[in-house]
Amino acid sequence: MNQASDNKAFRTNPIVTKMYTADPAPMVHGDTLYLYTTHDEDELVDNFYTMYDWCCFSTKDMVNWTDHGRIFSLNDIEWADDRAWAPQAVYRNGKFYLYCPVHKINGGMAIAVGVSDSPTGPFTDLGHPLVEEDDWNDIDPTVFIDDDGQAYLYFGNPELRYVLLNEDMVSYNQEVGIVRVPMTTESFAKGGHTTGTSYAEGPWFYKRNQLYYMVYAAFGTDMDCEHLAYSTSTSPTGPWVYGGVLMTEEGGTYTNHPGVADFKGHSYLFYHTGELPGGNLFHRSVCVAEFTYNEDGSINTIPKCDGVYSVS
Ligand code: FUB
Repeated sequence: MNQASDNKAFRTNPIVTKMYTADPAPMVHGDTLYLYTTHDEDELVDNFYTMYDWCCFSTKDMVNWTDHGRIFSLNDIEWADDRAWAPQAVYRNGKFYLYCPVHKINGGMAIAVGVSDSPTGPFTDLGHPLVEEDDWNDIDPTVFIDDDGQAYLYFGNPELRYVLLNEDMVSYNQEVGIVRVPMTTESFAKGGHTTGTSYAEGPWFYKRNQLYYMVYAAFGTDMDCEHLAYSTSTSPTGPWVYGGVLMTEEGGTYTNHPGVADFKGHSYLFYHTGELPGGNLFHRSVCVAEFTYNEDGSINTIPKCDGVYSVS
């Protein structure tokens, strides 16, 4: 931490320096911001993402962070064997739910749910996948509970899909089923990913001033590295309208991954880069930037930054 002017402390990026972390997922509960992350192991297996558990950190001022350790892991999920990928947590009716993509034993990817009485775990697996389509699209869940109580779980790479969660948060409306969002260039801009749009993965779904936001990792037409982009809608289920680039691609890693939160009157974009020593596409680090919305709800491109000032 560096001390800065105006009696405000300054916390430099990356937020976590003792290990590699990625896929930041903030959750504000009470006066605390909890940050769930994935964990890139130092030693790689088969020169690929080597990820076995999820971690949690918390702060009350954006400068001093408490490390809650590994709060959920593949060892807690009997039916999964690999790829503890990008999670998101939410609170409802006295319980905390952590949605996590995992690789099924002998199968593709699926979405698991851990349930806990505390935001810092321990989380207990549901015992079976929540979303399971026997394909590789079921990754990167993002969850949001709307004002009318309906909860949405969006997810997917290369297609954005969603389910309507039931009030129990561990099952979904089977009549509606798994809905495929039309992957149009009006919604997600022209890009180099499989759908012909820029949408790649890592959706982050939320609402602000009656406008719904879908922030996501995106590919330009050159399919170089991921940048962050966003789309908006006046309805939780679209149609989505492309909004623009949220963060450019110079992060030193192939991927990027957004997490957005308002905390104590400030708006933050969490993301990851390769900027810790030894960083690269499989050794990433979680960072944060403060930003503001324009009056019409649009967001200008957010520069990567050195860190953020304390809040109270
Ligand atoms: O961290 C593993 C995967 O890479 C995530 O699920 C994606 O969003 C990308 O960050």
